[in-house]
Amino acid sequence: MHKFLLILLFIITSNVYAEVKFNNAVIKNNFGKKVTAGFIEILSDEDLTIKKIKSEFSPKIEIHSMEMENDVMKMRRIDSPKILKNKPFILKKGGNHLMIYDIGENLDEQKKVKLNFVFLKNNGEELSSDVEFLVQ
Ligand SMILES: [Cu+2]
Repeated sequence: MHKFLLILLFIITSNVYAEVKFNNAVIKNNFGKKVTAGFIEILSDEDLTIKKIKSEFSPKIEIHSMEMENDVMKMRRIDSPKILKNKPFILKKGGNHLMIYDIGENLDEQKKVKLNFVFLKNNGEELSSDVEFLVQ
């Protein structure tokens, strides 16, 4: 009986809460420049789409892919990036990355900055997470 209740409770709660983990969140120091890049690893226990990334210091944050084309590195904006269940979504140096535009302040003076991620679940629900990034 107890075991049954626990399983039931687990099913109920796991349907309500998506668990999303954020690791190695770093934003490159902009040294007063308008544009910089950011990196992060996101792991979710359900499929998510990144709907929007917001912050107080930038009006425009995109996710870019980086690919070699005729020996030239090309960056492209990824529309509606997908995070697959239990598969790490990795933005890293030399690969896919966050592109942060029109930075309105000098990040040098801050050790940490906050970005807000808005995710869309498969059932249409939105999920909002604040993530602290190290400036370095
Ligand atoms: Cu880029």
